[in-house]
Amino acid sequence: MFSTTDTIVAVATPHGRGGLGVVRLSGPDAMRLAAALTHRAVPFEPRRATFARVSVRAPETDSPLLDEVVVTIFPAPHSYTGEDVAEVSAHGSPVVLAGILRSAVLLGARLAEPGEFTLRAFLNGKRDLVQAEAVADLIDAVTPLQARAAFDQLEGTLTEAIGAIEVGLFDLSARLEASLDFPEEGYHFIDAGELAASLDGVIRELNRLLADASRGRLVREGAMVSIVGAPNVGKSSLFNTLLNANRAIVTEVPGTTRDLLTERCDIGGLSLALVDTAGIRETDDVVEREGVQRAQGSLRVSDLAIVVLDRSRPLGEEDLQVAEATGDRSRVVVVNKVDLPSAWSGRPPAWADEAVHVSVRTGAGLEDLARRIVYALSGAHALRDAPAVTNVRHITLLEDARTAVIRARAAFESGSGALPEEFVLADLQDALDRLQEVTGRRTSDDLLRHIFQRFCIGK
Ligand SMILES: Nc1nc2c(ncn2[C@@H]2O[C@H](COP(=O)(O)OP(=O)(O)OP(=O)(O)O)[C@@H](O)[C@H]2O)c(=O)[nH]1
Ligand SMILES: [Mg+2]
Repeated sequence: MFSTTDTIVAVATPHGRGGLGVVRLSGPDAMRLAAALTHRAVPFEPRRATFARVSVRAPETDSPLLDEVVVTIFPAPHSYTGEDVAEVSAHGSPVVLAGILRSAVLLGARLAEPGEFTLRAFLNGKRDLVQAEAVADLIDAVTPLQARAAFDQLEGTLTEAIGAIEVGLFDLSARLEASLDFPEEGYHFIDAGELAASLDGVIRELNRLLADASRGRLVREGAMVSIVGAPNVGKSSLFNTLLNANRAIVTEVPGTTRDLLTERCDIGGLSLALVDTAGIRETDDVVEREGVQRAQGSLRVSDLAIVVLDRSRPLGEEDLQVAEATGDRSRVVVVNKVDLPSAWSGRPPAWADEAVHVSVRTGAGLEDLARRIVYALSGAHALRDAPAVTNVRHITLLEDARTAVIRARAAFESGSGALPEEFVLADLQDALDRLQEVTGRRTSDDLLRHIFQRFCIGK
């Protein structure tokens, strides 16, 4: 995976048919291969889209294949990977693309591994690790908020914030080293008050970055939300409405849903795996009983439960059972069918006090429900700004860095006036190491392999 001296090739556009399909080549032979694929005698002009014809041979049958293409070459270092890159934009025909790929390999290219273009961009210093990971996040984004958070990181906002902290830590370390080297001069290079203030500043900055880290993680990873309740309360109707698609079967027969249905949806910028479940009740029906067990299983692994009640009939034993099963977890209680006359007399139980009242049929209360779901998951009323840190790898390292700086601050305090420079220095170095692991200035082959395996081929 780390060979960087050869020329790699891959289809960069998604699998399947499309208007266009792009084959990307990167490495020392990219220009020669682009010329050879198009049987062109003169080299392509850098960064100018040039019309050409490819003439290649199909895999297996070896029959000749032709297509009209547009070729653009990007000489090193001004390219995505920092190497010579050629992009051949053909019609999005899998047969033609396979032919181009095969011919490129016959001419000496190697098929790229997942994420290898971006890995090369990282190894050639075009992007740091945060930015390389942001490419994968941007490609994977399903909500606009996820895309924005990824784009901010791609642009380097997190890199810059970390860089500023690193500069501060470097400066402190350098001055502490100087004090160590010339002990007789005392605090000549740094005074105690200044050191304390600088450490506090670094801690504040790390706190600021980490402040919305859990929300950031939620934005990036999304959450699993199960819709549960007694039979016939309108779970599937709510599921369809939240998805904006007629996905689940809805009938007036209790026990309609038998299996788990899971779909992704965007609620308030969060990417949710929404699960519709079978109505929970005692039953002799073998299929339905399996459905109820699956509903309970889904509930156990969910981040949030939406507990649906039906106000048009009195609360029953089954509703209480569901309330009990969800009592110790994060939940939003929904009172549905408020378009019908209420069959509830007296005060509803305390656990239904905070319920959101909706009618899936008329749409009443649904916006309120979306807000409540976002609040229950994130503790925020709305997620408007893209969080600075979203990736759990970054969060963990930043937390470790903060712990090290706090330790340095404590070592300094306990020194009661006399600076235990060695301890402080060791902690600052520790913090710096963690920060450099975030941006990839310190890294290991294993880590890179782990990160870039997540990419798809051609990225
Ligand atoms: N009047 C009214 N009827 C509703 C509303 N929401 C759902 N219903 C009706 O209630 C019945 C049951 O709806 P479903 O969505 O299938 O209920 P469910 O909870 O998925 O039921 P099971 O899958 O059997 O557990 C259907 O006839 C729906 O049309 C509502 O807000 N108002
Ligand atoms: Mg249902």
